[in-house]
Amino acid sequence: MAHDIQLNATFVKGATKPEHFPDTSLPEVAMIGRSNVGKSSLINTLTRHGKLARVSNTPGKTQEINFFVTDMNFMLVDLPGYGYARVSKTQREQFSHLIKAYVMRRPNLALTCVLVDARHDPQPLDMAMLEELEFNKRRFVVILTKCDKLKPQALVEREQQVRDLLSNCQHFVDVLPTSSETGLGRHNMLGLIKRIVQLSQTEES
Ligand SMILES: Nc1nc2c(ncn2[C@@H]2O[C@H](COP(=O)(O)OP(=O)(O)OP(=O)(O)O)[C@@H](O)[C@H]2O)c(=O)[nH]1
Ligand SMILES: [Mg+2]
Repeated sequence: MAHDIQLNATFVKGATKPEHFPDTSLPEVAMIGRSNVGKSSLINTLTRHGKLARVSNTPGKTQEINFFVTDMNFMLVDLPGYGYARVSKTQREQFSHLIKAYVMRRPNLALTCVLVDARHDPQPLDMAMLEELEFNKRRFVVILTKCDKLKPQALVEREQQVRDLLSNCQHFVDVLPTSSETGLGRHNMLGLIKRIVQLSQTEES
């Protein structure tokens, strides 16, 4: 590893409706994906802070959109998961509405990290989200999670599968294998986030 990248972050607020999103001009990098895929764990891994975002074995742990301000001039944003079957239909619809309001319309959003469990094919809800991001011209990266659970060859194949699926998307940036258990991909992901945040600031000015 060339040099270590440090990222410090602190919790700003949790929002259950768009009116509660923080009033700031900082660019935002969001973690979205199915319930239990490892969004909150990845935020803790990136910041090397064991307890910043709440993690659980029980899907549906994150129930608000949580904003964390970092010392690299952007916000990290942890979203509730989509597709959790065991919450009520009403709650699922509320989450879905909140996630879409954030991901498709938040002006600050510079990069959406779509987390996909590396052990499985991207699920229909993942594909729907990826298509919607592309349609809405939102820049996104696919983060393969839990890669510590895969053999190296299976991981290579998964990465290639996702690349092939998204090869025609103009707003697709990259696929990165990660693990919150081993720290795999942390350095690459922070490097990519840094580049995109800088790019989004030059695009704006
Ligand atoms: N082996 C392994 N387990 C992981 C990894 N990342 C997360 N987990 C586990 O997966 C479970 C869910 O992790 P969370 O980070 O809470 O997932 P989430 O996507 O935030 O879940 P919701 O907030 O419920 O949508 C926890 O038991 C984590 O310990 C990883 O890289 N490897
Ligand atoms: Mg979570």
